[in-house]
Amino acid sequence: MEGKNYINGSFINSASDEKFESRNPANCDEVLGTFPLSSGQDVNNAVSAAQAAYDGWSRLSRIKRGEYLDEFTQLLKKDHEEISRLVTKECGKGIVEGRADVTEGIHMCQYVFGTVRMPHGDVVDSEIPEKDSFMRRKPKGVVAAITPWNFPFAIPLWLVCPSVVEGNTVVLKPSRETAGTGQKIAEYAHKAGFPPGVINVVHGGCGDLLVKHPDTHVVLFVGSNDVGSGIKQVVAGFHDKMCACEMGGKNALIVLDDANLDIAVNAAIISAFKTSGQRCTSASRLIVHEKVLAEFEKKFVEITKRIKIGDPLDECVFMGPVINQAATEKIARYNELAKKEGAKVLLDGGRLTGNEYKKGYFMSPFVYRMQNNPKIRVLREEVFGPHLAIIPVKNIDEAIEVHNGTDYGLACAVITEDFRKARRIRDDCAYGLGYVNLPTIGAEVHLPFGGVKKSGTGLPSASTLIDVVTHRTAWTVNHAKEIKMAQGLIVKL
Ligand code: UN1
Repeated sequence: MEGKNYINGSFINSASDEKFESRNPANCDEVLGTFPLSSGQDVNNAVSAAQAAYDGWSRLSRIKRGEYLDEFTQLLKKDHEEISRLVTKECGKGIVEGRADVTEGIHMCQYVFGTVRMPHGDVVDSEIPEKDSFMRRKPKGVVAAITPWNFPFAIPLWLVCPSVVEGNTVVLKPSRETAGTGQKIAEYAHKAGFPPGVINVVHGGCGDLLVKHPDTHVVLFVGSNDVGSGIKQVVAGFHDKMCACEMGGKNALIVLDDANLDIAVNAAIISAFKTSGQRCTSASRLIVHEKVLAEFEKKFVEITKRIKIGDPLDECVFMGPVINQAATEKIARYNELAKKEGAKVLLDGGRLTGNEYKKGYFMSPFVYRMQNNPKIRVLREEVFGPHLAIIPVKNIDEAIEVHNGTDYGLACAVITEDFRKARRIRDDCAYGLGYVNLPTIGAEVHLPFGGVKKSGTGLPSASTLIDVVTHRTAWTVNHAKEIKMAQGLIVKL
């Protein structure tokens, strides 16, 4: 694949000659595509195109804008399998998950399309009977969407679809690791016939240029806390720019003493090892009541040992590779750190070196038991890989304290048969996505998606992104023949 910038409705060469490659992490030699390292000039051109398109696009009816999305959806559905295979090859997650990623992206298109004939504001009463008041939404302008490699299809569509249906125009900057999937999104947007400039795509490491650009009005970011914190600082310097950032987690699954242990073990394995632990919703902590610890741990370790790791295009594989060499090094460093910090290692996982694994970044699960302690880094920092701590607790109070003892707050799951205990977890744990008798992963697009503390800016995306990409305006109309004011203000001239 020879990638290009997609600007103003055309696939064009970059103003710079610099290029980068997207490679298959399961097979490091395979180059999937070459892409331009988009330059400052490319970014300026993309933002200008988005700005120029804004006037016409925002004046169309929402229903008309939705129809472009309907066309887009039909094309994506036809090529579902082909796109899923590309997703799997680029980011290494198993094909079943590659398909789910594409399905989730399509769900966002369908959701957004479904909203266009639904009520879109509020009719609000006034103190004055002759006044009618309304909340009406207006688009914000040019949206910059900077997206990660772990959901290379769904997350760009989470951000792009609500933005454009509300009348904004977009410049998307997909992750370098999965630039090919970003390119595909541009190709389908083109085929769907979106007017030039409504959706633009640039590549490489130019995200900061989009953030700093004076003519981008909203920055949507999903990725690490380090990058997101930098974005928040830059955005604070502009009077007319805001950002919504989703920034990872140190998520936990809590297993209480009355838990159904089959559900607990399965939920724990899915939470910790799907996508090789590389979701921002992945659990890296299992907080387990000491009464069930021995039985849970035994079953969990037994099944984890049997997890099939290998070629992600193989339907039976549970875990593909991690994304790149740097990820293997980071995970290995945290595995070592856990040992230094006093972990009782239950499965000493790490980089796999056997013949079938030689060409890729395959890692097996590293599982340990450890008492909670606020000083221990491995129990607090995000690892983003198959690295998992089992933390014993004496009761639900301690489980909540341990759960909340990190700087993050994205996904929380509890396994219990007791509705009162589930309710305490619901009310006293800090999270954005909570689950009962389910894993920490697997959110659906029509729910809000976002966390608290270091996990997010409190402006969740997915369905609730509408609040980020629109400005809620108040519109009040007087039907009396004179002016009548609220708050008892007397009008005497
Ligand atoms: C992410 O890892 O950034 O809830 C997104 C889930 C998926 C989305 C994950 N639907 O696990």
